[in-house]
Amino acid sequence: MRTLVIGDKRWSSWSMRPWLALRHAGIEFDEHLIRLRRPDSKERIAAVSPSGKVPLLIDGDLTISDSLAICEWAAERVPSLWPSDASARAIARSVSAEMHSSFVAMRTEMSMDVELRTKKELSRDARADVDRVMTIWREARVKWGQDGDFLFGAFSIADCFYAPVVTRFRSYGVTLDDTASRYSEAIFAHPEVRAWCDGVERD
Ligand SMILES: N[C@@H](CCC(=O)N[C@@H](CS)C(=O)NCC(=O)O)C(=O)O
Repeated sequence: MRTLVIGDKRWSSWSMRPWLALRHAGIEFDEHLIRLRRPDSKERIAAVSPSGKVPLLIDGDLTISDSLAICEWAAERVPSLWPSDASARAIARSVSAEMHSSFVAMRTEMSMDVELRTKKELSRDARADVDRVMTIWREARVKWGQDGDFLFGAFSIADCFYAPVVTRFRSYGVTLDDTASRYSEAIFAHPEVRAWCDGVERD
């Protein structure tokens, strides 16, 4: 059986993404959770992860680092993890890659904490990141989202990439536009998002 190595469900946004993709696709895996922010976290991750990071997928001889690479591995097995329309698929990949590589201010000021509820004054850069995310959501929903409640209609890897952002907006009291508000409801209603949030460590 393959193993997905992840960090705490409360904090590890990068772990949440492939976990959602694999679970949504029905790809079975054993979960190996390494507690983060503990004195021995680095050693415990280094013992299994050549990159020194989680998530990590171990499938026999194959060790795949990085959330997006693991999601792509899953999509090779279950292609419906990306939209079927080639143009929609290109944009879904583009916005997922943008999430993966950008939004540094938002990520720094609003780190994922599924349990947190607060109201935070954001810097101009973080505010610009939040606005860009809501624009991505609006454009995807209007252009590609007619056949479902998610960014490209059916739940896809793009939603796996933005689900942690939805939790951040809730945690930090971000005011949502109508599209973002409806999209957040859809994300929180998704059974695997609920399973992730229900699985948050309490100690
Ligand atoms: N680009 C990587 C980022 C992975 C990452 O930064 N993971 C964090 C946890 S969310 C980590 O392993 N932190 C432990 C450490 O840096 O010691 C990905 O997409 O998987």
